[in-house]
Amino acid sequence: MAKPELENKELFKSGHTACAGCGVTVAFRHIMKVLGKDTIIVNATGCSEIFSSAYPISAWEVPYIHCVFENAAPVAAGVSEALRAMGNDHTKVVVIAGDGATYDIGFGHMSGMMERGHDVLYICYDNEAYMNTGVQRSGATPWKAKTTTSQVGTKIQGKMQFKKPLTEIVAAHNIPYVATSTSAHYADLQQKVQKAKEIKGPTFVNVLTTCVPGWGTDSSLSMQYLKDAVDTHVWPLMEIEDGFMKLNMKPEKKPVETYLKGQKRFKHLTEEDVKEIQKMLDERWDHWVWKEKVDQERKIELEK
Ligand SMILES: Cc1ncc(C[n+]2csc(CCOP(=O)(O)OP(=O)(O)O)c2C)c(N)n1
Ligand SMILES: [Mg+2]
Repeated sequence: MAKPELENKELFKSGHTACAGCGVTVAFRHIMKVLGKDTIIVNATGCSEIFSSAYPISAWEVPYIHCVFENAAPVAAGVSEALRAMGNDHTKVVVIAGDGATYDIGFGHMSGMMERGHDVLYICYDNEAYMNTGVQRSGATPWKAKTTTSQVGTKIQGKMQFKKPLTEIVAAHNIPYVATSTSAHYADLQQKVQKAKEIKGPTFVNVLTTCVPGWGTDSSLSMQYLKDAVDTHVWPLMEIEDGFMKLNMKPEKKPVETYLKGQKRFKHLTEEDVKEIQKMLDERWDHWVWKEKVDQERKIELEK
C-alpha cells in the first residue's frame, strides 16, 4: 500500500475530555491526519461526541455535524448528495460512529446508505459496548464479557451471545472497500483510510479501540491490548476490496490468554471458557486463511 501524505497540523486537537488512555482519540488523530482539511465529519451520539464537542468547545478543526444516535448515515448521505448537486467533487464526507450506533441502533440506516451507493466513508470505532451511558452490552460485545447489562452471577456469566460479524455483513453489501484496523496499528489505519478516501462510493473501516473503564484495563496498556488482539487473531487486520478478501498481517499466533488477562470484563472466565474461546478463534482463523486463498486465486483468474 502507498504511504499516505499526512497533514502536518493536528485536525483532531488536544483539550478534549476523553479518559486517559482512551483508544478512540488515538484513532481519530491518525484518521484526521489522513483525511485532511477538505472533510466533513458526521458524528453519531456516543462518547466521541461528548468528549470532543461539548458546546462551546470543539476538538475538530474541520466542519463537524453531531446528529442523533441512529441517523449518522442518512445525514452523511444527504450532505454528500448536496455537495454533488453543488458540483463539489472533492470534499469527503465521513461518518464516525461507535459500535452501539453502528452494529445496533443505526444499523438499518447504515445498510441503506451502503445499498444506495452514496459517496461516504463510514468509520466505526468499536470499543465493544455502549460506553458513554455506562457500559451496556452491544452487538459488538464479545461472548462472556461482563457489562452492566450482561452481569456475572450464579446463572449467567457475562454476555451470552457472540459478537456480531459486522465487517462481513457490511462486505455482503458488495461495496468497493471494507477493512478492519485498530487504534494501535497506525500505519495500517492510515493506509486504509487513505485508500477509502480515494474511492468514490460507500466504504467502511471498522476500527477496534480500547475503553479503559469499560474493559477494566490499565490506562497505560491500551495500545498493548490492541496489538495483542491482532497477535492472538481476536481481531484480524483485513481488507475486502471489490469483494476479494486479503489478510494484511499473519502474526505468529499468541495464546488468547495474552489478550484476556488483566481485562476486568473477562476476570470471571474459567479455564474451560478460555479453551472454548481459543478453539473458536483457531477455527475462525483457518476460515480466514482459506477464504483469502480462494478469493485471491479467483481474483488472479478473473484478471487473466
Ligand atoms: C436512540 C437513542 N438511544 C439511546 C441513547 C442513549 N445513548 C447515548 S450515547 C449511548 C452509547 C453509545 O454507544 P456507542 O455507539 O458504542 O459509543 P461509545 O459511547 O461506546 O463511544 C447511548 C445508549 C440515545 N442518545 N439515543
Ligand atoms: Mg461503544
